[in-house]
Amino acid sequence: MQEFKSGTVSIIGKPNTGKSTLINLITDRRISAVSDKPNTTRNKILGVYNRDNTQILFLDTPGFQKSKKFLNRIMIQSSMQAIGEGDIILLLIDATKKILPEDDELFRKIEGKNSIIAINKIDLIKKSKILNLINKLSNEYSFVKSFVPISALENQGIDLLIKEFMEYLPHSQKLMPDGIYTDQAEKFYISEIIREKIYINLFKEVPYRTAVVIEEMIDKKKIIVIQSYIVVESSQHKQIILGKKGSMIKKIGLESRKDIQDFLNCKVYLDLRVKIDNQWLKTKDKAFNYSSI
Ligand SMILES: Nc1nc2c(ncn2[C@@H]2O[C@H](COP(=O)(O)OP(=O)(O)OP(=O)(O)O)[C@@H](O)[C@H]2O)c(=O)[nH]1
Ligand SMILES: [Mg+2]
Repeated sequence: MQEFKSGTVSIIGKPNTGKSTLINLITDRRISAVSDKPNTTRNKILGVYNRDNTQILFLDTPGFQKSKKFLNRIMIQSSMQAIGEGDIILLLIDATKKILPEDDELFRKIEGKNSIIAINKIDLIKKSKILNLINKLSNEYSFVKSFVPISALENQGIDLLIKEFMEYLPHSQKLMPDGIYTDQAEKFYISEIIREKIYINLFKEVPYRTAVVIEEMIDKKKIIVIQSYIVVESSQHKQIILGKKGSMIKKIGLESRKDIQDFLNCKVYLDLRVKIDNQWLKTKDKAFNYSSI
């Protein structure tokens, strides 16, 4: 019998490259929030992949983007932590975007690790362009073990990617018991579902300046009552979240409830309010508390 292999793959990359889309696809679960706006993910999020003689713990991370703001610094910290924790580092690149000189810093962070680069969103560009990009990158970063073109949206190249992981995974017992798919509390996932709907429905700076808190979940046998609120910085943002005659919060609430019901496999009553805290992004402790579990 083949020996069991188990280990951690940390998925890193610039914002909006498709890291969360990929972890959701591989783990076949809606583990992480996805939107078309950069900087959707704010935490390190774990998802477990189990097959025959393999268990892989995937870590999704916030997009790597330097900034002096507290929240962004906390986000970068968790990405850096994930690099330290990974047996394998998967750097995800958006095939449709140019590689910039400052991106070199990110490539250097994976030097000395078992690193694989996946070129994502290949459904959007020509094959010849992908090959050119791989040639260029493999010349410049010869320490990278392999380059795999993928489409996380259209499920292309994923089997090959898993095969590459298998090469470099250590021989080890299962790291997580069966039936456990994540290490985060249910409340965190529910807050992420609501945050995803905020990112999908709102524009400009508003999504970036909100957080979601799940205060309480009450199990009433046939229905779970969830008390939650969206934290905003100003009455102006509160108004935008509420929308005309409350239409926006209603939409966010309806879309969230649907996904939360699927996630919990149970009927849900979602009580969603808005609270103003004009300090939440200005004080380090608050930014940390509202963004971590
Ligand atoms: N066309 C195409 N779009 C993709 C692909 N993968 C992801 N996307 C889209 O890219 C956008 C960003 O995806 P996310 O998974 O949220 O990206 P991320 O890297 O997690 O972003 P951050 O959390 O902000 O760092 C979404 O609109 C996805 O639907 C792909 O393979 N092809
Ligand atoms: Mg993400």
